[in-house]
Amino acid sequence: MNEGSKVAILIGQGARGAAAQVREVAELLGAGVAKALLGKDSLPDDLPYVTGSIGLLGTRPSYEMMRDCDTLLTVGSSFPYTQFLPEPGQARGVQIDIDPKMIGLRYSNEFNIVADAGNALRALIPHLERKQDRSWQEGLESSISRWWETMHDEAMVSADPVNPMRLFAELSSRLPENAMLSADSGSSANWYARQLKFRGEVRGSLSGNLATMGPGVPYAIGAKFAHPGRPAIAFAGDGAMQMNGLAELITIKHYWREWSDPRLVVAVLHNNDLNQVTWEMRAMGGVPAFRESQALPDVDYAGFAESLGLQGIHMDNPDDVGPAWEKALAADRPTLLDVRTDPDIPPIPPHATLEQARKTAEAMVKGDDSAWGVVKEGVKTKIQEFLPHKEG
Ligand SMILES: Cc1ncc(C[n+]2csc(CCOP(=O)(O)OP(=O)(O)O)c2C)c(N)n1
Ligand SMILES: [Mg+2]
Repeated sequence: MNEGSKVAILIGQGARGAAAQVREVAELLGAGVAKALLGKDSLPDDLPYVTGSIGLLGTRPSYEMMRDCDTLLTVGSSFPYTQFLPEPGQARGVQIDIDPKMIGLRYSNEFNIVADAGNALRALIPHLERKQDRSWQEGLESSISRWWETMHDEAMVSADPVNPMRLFAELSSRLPENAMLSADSGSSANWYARQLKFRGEVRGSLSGNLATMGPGVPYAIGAKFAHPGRPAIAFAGDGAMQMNGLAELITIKHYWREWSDPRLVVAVLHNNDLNQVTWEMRAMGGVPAFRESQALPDVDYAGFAESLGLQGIHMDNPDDVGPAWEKALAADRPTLLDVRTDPDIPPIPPHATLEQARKTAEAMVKGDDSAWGVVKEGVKTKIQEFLPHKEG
């Protein structure tokens, strides 16, 4: 770690108790820090050298840092997608994990340390030399700030009617520092990973390993029982709401008066589609959208919440999204945000493989009935990554 000149750090949820030590190491070594999805709340996103999420749901700066680094320090993460890690032999690896089963599993390290993350880093720090050459970290920092600008620009692209990214971006700037977030397994997991900027003591979770549908609303309810004085926010697809989320609103009705802070916001991505899988079928199988399996019946989610005495807000105008968050975060009761989101906004990863891009194009040619909308929205959003950016 002293010898390398391009140090990348990968953290997971196992580093949550070692945030102060990870910061110290990153500052000493002039490193960047990428976060596995379950470790998104292990370090805030407003530190300039945090590249954010990694993997298919991750950011371009994380991808590029792993592509270019010469040293990899992994702390408390079992992140499995090795195609997003350095090539074998490219980087000298050090791993710290409390679980010996995880050690050396994803990368062939030179040093494997089985220990508590905080203790191991505390012992290591006195041996680390502060890097004089800061150019690697400075380069990462400028691509990170450009990335966040891009995320903002993508979220502001017009859509039919609401761009789902905007729902997340408008929360990012209003996120209470003690909020507890959850996302369901659907398109919302992508926007949770890439659009939400965690800061302060924000906590967040989702079904990181199993990726099952259904946890979004129950996780938020569980969080309220653990910390009734903190606001909770769940993002859930309409498919997840029909599966169990609507019934869980009844659980919320039953208990919310027991919580000292009554704020629990359920934001529903109302796109009448099992959208994540519609996209997976396009990208992986080259299969056009198969409406018979993908379409969902239209349901009045806000109306259902209102029938239970909760606040319900319908939204089909992008300019209402920001004010709706303010209303929900100022409310004296739980709120359901029923947002008409555009299913044609692709959850394109920052570096879709050529193969996936080719399959998507094939699906379009085979007669996907949203082909035109998809191409239009995809191009409009993706182009934000290439447009010239504001200085500074
Ligand atoms: C229990 C379960 N069933 C099916 C899946 C496969 N799956 C993943 S995302 C998804 C669609 C989610 O649809 P929705 O909740 O409406 O969210 P959207 O992607 O439309 O935002 C499906 C079927 C899963 N992960 N878990
Ligand atoms: Mg849906």
